[in-house]
Amino acid sequence: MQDIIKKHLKAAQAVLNKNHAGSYTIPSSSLYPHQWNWDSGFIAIGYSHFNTGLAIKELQSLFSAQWRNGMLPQIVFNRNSLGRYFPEPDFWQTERSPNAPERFLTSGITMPPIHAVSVLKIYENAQDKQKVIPFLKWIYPKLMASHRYLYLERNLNQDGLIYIRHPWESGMDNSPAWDKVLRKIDLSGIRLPEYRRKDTESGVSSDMRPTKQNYDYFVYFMELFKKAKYEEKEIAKECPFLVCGPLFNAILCASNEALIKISDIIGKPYQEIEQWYSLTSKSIRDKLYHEEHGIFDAYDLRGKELLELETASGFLPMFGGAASQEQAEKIYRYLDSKSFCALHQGNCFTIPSYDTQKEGFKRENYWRGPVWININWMLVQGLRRYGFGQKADSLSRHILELPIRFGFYEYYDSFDGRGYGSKNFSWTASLFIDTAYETYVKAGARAYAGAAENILFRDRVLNKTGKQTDISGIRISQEMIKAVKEIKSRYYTPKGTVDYESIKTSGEYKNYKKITANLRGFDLTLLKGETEKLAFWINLYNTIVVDGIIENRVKESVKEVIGFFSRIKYIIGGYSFSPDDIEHGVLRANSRKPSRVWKQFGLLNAKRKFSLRHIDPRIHFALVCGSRSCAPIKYYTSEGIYDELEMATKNFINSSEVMVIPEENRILISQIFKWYRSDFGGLPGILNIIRKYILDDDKKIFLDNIKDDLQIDYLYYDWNLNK
Ligand code: 9WN
Repeated sequence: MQDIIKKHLKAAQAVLNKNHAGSYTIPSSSLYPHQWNWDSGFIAIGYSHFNTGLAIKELQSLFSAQWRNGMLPQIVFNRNSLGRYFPEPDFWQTERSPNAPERFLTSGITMPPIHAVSVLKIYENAQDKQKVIPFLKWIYPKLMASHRYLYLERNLNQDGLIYIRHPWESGMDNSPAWDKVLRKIDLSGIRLPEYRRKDTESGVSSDMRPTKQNYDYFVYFMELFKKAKYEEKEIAKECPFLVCGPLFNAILCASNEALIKISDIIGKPYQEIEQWYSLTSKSIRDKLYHEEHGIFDAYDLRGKELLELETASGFLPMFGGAASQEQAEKIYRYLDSKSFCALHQGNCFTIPSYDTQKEGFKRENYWRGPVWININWMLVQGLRRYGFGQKADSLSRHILELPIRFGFYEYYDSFDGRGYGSKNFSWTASLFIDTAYETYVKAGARAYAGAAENILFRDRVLNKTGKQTDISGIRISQEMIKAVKEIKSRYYTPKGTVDYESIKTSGEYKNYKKITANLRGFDLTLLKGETEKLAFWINLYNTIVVDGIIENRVKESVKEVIGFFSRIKYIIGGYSFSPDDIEHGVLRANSRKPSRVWKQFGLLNAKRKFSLRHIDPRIHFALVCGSRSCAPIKYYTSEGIYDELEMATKNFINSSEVMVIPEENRILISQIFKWYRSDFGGLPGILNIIRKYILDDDKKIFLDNIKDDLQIDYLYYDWNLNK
């Protein structure tokens, strides 16, 4: 693992350590000195990678304060830290409810139910899974009770859409989404009790926090709850704020899904949970999707209308799988646009909590614009699930890059990355740990686990059989790419996996194979000029790799097949070409493969005549090696090849494969730069190409003024399939 990641993993652990308060972890010492509900869910996920015991303790502590009706409270107060937060138990007066726990002081509302997801992660990440079973058995009935409470007490229309009755329950307290409901409530004639906020006295600027007016509403709802003795039916009659949001309900879906898996592990029935899952996910799809806006929206149960507001929570139905594939594709268009920071846009960090183009977007105010790490983290998983791997990688990179460059803040500026809110914020540290482990530690282990399962001792010609048809010349490569795209669009499942078994017997694959048969008779001397050759060979490399993955039944990584790049071949015009021949022999003007001492084509090799005359280093950004760390597959044309290579280079330099960290005087770059250093003209050439294509102005300025002691790390190369 790179030193810089190791260093920040330690720093992240130090944040959790510092915030650890005995049996749980506070969100941050300056603003939040008690235990918080969904924070602990995210915090446990970080611990699960390096200390299963602490992860378990975190949730045990929270669930010990569960209410008798199953409600998991938003805050469990630490008796020794009282006086530093508003509102505290004296204000909540939860003792008015017969359901409040006796031994614990808690608030009287709940939060998004992420915990089953966390419990499953604890189990999955444990070195010794058996040791986690007693904890699973302990927490299972409690998780069931917390979900059952939601379906019984917060399910007004019995459609599985759970409502929140206080903005704090959303976790996105002052989201602009709630404005419309709040504005309808007239507080002018109402006498609110005196209260004194502590958040604005904690050193955090009040510009970053909710307004006084927001707090008045917060207090007003609390007064209603107290009057109703926290009796849900009574509250449902009285409370003007009853909202079914996409974030809360999407998280519930993800947790139902996790709870099904947990039940299975400990041998419990899960029909009831399956029913919850289908009910909620169907209602999210049918009732919360805003067709015109292309995003999910919150529903106001009182006003009986969608709130018509585009916030980051509207993308969350990808997490937990509630969105249909079609809806996911539509909301993706919005997610990957200027509104929420598009891929390779430059000068922006994904994803702001509110549409940056809307009036009311505030770059430093809490849930009205800044980037929050937990939202990104849930979206990474949602995006992967629906097949948007590249975007998921880019969000993951920002989960790492923001804390590395600016510190472990509560939230960040979407344009320049500056940290806001409280420092040393626990879930930022925790989800940094999870992302670093998933990206650098586990991905490496997974990719290499299957290595040597499949060794190609002999060449495997992939286009040996099949009748040749009349497709000829350059059209062959065009048709091949088209056929590969058809395969991809049909056989990539919504879960982001590739159904290789079905591909092998499919009509689309047969069609593809027919086209490749034509290569056997293709006269390579027909390729004229550099542009035609470049496009043909790049396209060919990209399709032979896909074909090799299918033919060799690769599951997770091309690394499972030893000899993959040198022994799979296509016969072209009587010559056999492997991916290595194409890359090092032809495209790299007959060079050495990294780690080899000889050139790809020896002196007597007849294929030497097909080698290009010089190396265009931009080819490295266009060759798709079937792995996450290389470029996404595209079709290159002889007429447009130079522009297309420019685009591929720009995409790559601004992707997760290049991390420029001015604050640390460091860059972290893909191994590709190390392996093909000489193709780029050595280190100066590498720096030049990054400087030329990078879009972020701060990074450009940094690269224009490089100091001698610039540190360069090479990013782990992710050989997992680019599925
Ligand atoms: C009220 C603790 C919590 C988070 C919320 C975040 C903020 C509290 C506050 O801090 O809310 O719950 O006082 O502002 O909005 O998501 O759980 O980190």
